[in-house]
Amino acid sequence: MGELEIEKHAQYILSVEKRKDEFESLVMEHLRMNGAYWGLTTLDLLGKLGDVDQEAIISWVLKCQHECGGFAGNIGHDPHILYTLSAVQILALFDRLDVVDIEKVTDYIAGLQQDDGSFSGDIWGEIDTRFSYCAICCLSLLHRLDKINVGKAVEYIVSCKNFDGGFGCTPGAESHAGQVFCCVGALAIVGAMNHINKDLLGWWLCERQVQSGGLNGRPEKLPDVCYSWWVLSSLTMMDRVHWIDKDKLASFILDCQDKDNGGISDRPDDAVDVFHTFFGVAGLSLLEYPGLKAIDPAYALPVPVVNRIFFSK
Ligand code: GRG
Repeated sequence: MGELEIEKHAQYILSVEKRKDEFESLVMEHLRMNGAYWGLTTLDLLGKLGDVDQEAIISWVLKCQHECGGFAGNIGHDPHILYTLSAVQILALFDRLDVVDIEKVTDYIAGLQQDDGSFSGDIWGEIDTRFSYCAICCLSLLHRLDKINVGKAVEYIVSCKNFDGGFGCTPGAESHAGQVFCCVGALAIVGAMNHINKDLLGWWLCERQVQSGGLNGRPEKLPDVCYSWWVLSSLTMMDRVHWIDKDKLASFILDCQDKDNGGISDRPDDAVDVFHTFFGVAGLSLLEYPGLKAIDPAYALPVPVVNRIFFSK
């Protein structure tokens, strides 16, 4: 298992950005805004955000914004609420929310709310509780939750709750730890945690831990480092982290490191990528691993960034 390779993971993240013609960069071309958020947040948790060219990144982020107010995954691509949240999170990391035309971004997000309180991801109309989370998290970071019908948004999320206490992407859809994070996170942000049965959902979430110590996203599935975030952040928001074996989970994440070249994979000995590197480091941060900044379980941003937004005014 060993220790967290802080220096190597930081070097790995910085090197992915430089190798633009390689496989990982090419397959991520259309979702580069998400990749940038995962990579930059990881660097901040590792205390290495100062190693990037902040001005160049901010200028690129702004070039991804469309006239409608939404952000795309890269220059020349279509806007989507997923990338809009990542763009706002990146600007928040750099303490540069002042460069955003807040009215325009928040109009875009508010325009995606449907009559039943749900959110579509873009103009094409797909509905998913992921988009409810993106809308609520983004508007909250911009102090503009007043732009949507929060009551209806909560009502829709609650309509996606299942008999096992978990949540799916639409009403009646199977509970999945990723959607649980989105629903618990959104409810936590708007102060509506009373809709969650913490014991029932806490039980379902802690049953996600398998023999190796890793967590899966739903019953009978393989463990994956990314669930160290989706499951653990939800348990943290519900004060139930002590219901899993924290040491075994930390060992599982550390076993997924590439100890030579940096980066973290989904399972031991698989190929590393930025997505799993972020969720592995974020999971260790929730487990209070030494040397890492604390991460906020609802906003998925380092705690000092969240404190600056909400408590330094
Ligand atoms: C700010 C952290 C953050 C998130 C923004 C996009 C989003 C909001 C949340 C995504 C939540 C989600 C649905 C995560 C699950 C991702 C994942 C690994 C899906 C894989 O699903 P399957 O069915 O895998 O392929 P399993 O593990 O079930 O076999």
